[in-house]
Amino acid sequence: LIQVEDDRTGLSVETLKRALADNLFYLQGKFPAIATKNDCYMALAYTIRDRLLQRWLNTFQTYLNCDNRVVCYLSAEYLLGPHLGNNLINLGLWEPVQQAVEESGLSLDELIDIEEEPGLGNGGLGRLAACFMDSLATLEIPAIGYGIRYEFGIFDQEIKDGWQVEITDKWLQLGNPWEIARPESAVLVKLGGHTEPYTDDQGNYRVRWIAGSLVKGIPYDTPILGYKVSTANNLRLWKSEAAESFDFQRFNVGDYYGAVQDKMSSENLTKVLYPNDEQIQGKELRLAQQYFFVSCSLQDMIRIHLSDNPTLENFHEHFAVQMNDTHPSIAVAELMRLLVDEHHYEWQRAWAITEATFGFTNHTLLPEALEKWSLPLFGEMLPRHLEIIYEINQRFLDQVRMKYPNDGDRLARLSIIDEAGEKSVRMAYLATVGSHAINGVAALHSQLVKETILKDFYELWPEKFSNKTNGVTPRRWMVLSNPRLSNLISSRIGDGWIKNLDELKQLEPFADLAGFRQDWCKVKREVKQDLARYIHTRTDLVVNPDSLFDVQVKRIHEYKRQHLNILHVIHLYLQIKNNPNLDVTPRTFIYGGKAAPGYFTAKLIIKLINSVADVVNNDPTIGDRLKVIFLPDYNVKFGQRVYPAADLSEQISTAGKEASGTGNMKFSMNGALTIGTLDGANIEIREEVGAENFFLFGLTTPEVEKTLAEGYQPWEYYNNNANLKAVVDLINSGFFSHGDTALFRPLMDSLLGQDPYLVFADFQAYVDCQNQVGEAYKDQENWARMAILNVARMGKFSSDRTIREYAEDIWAIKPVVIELED
Ligand code: 26Q
Repeated sequence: LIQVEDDRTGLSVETLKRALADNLFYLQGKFPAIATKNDCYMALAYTIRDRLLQRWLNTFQTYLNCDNRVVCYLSAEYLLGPHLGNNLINLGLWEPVQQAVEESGLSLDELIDIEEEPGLGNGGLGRLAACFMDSLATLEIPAIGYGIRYEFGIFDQEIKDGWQVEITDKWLQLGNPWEIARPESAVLVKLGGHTEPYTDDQGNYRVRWIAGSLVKGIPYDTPILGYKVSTANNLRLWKSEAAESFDFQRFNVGDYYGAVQDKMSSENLTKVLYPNDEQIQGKELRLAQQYFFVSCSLQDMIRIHLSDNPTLENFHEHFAVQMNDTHPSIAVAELMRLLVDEHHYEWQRAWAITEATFGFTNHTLLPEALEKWSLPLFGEMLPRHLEIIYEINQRFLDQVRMKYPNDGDRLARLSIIDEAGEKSVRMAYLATVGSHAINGVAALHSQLVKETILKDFYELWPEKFSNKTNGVTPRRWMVLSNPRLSNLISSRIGDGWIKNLDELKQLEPFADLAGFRQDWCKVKREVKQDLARYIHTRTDLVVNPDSLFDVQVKRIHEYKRQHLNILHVIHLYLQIKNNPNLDVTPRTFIYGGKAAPGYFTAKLIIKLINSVADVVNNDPTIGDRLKVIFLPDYNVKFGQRVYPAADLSEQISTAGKEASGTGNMKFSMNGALTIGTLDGANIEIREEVGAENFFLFGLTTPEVEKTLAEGYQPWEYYNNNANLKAVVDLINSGFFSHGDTALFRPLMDSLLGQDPYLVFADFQAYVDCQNQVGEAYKDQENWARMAILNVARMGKFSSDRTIREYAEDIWAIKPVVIELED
């Protein structure tokens, strides 16, 4: 008997090769001689997709037929990064696929590199959602991710003459083999119009919402695999389209252009991701995006629920809905509307279901990042929701009044409607009132949430508040991005750590073995060489792989203080210029990150870094001792190259400002040491890896507050610190700007004037700490020892741990094993 494997599911090298050729021919319509690299990538991607479809369908079927709760993660952003390599790892198919690809005359690394990454997020918050989806699947937790299928994700960044230039991200241009459209599951979403009271047949008072326009939401599904389990959860992203029925009227009366106009504006809704992180401008389209995806998602849940439940009475027992920041917080009012207006539940019953359903995660304390929508704008787009929010607020404030009689100030402080100045809806308050659980994303941050923005709510309901320190997935951020290090680790302690990151602890004793340290340094050197080669192809710059790779990659923002970093570079430069024989540790400073297009100061910081790079890299007296690189277009793909190659991780935000940070974890997991402030998750990283293996500097959060309260005078630091003065004077002299003394003036003036991020206050401490780093790096043996201990002690920062905590404390959810019978 001859057994022939199915072309779509077989896993032998021979079958994989046949499938590749088959997909190239039948899906791309090419034969090898005329196929482009992208055709080959597509053929491979479909080959892999075929092999995960059974898991995806089985997962879906299993969830439908079991009584377990499902967690629905609502996030306006998913910064997924490329799928192909990750799926190969999670399916455990790397080796046979690599062989099949090579025997077909192709290179797997090259094909993986061709994939356009779905950049459907700005930074940390979106990437966190992606890590969470990975961990949910790996932990076999029933989950659906809901979000927006932006046609244009985060812009591509180019650097022209040192300035950031934004280019549209056309990630869908060559097709997306990982998604399947489900037009049969489309839903309709109303916008605008007005509301009308009416009395129903039973004499009940009700309200109906007569919409001004209607949009259709089409779901696009992407499978999210768990690591070496059969679970493939669903990521369901919504695309907006015109609702035809609505336009028919216009076609019929001959208003063809009017109808087409409507169609175009409907499609605009999900066109583009807003590229602003941590700073809000209340744009109408953004609110429409948020409401659109929330309404689609809740309608979808209700449809799923009613497919095997008679009523919505037990909706909260079947769905736990987590709101990723306030971006989806309109969900509180929307679920109330669906329950009360459409399904005729009594207010109190609907409210109990709503509160039991939602959890809310806060990701920021920055006042400019707290979402508020002006009442007129809100009422125009969502008239019924505004009424519902008034009702929620009134009932809530009645409760407050009972507990705190005669405390008008408190009522004003707690009101969901901000009555001061331009009246607005405070979305964080709506999310807090409508949720049974509220959490921050690192210990310090969760504490500050309780002490500052949600203080009065914490007094009211202390039991609702908790901390869930962020984590990152070791599958993408170690196994996929750093195979050399992962293999070295597995060669000594096995590969159990990939699913249970605490097992990295077993590496600790190896830190004391000279032989292991040697192997460690060899791997690091190879990885740095890889990055050096990549930098060379991208920028033509030659960097020395034996220099200390000092890396800061993240969104550009004043609170993250990339300018503090570059001031230190200039300081080092001056030191060498003043003493050309100075014995400094050679360093390569690597920067990457995007600035919000409208954030002038952030763009000026990019220009400053590039201007300093130009001078330093071309100064012969500096030679190999200092190199400054700004790598354009920092994204997930580049992150995967840079974290493994870093020696030093820059986590230098003003204390109290970075909610958690997650890049800090990725660096440390790959054996970089951290120079950092006591901010966000840095604090917990330092606790875990040991203070002696972490370079700490800078003011603490209380010291920051005190300094500001006492009237911070940056120019005093400037006057009293010769090093700082020399650096600032050099910039202001036009030294880095071809004599243009005006170029960097706005930046310098803000640092000297009223800088709320205390760059000058932390400058000397930072320089001193960097000197310790430089000295420590000279002892490579000890540096390796510290690096190994960092990796060995990072177990806590797996997103698996984070998700387990959410599952237990907030969602009350249990794993469900997916069977994959043959
Ligand atoms: C909101 C409304 C309108 C336009 C834009 C936005 C918007 C978009 C994105 C506001 C904020 C963001 C992103 C915030 C973010 O990434 N926060 C980061 O979240 C990480 C995960 O918890 C933390 O590690 C970081 O500390 C935090 O800065």
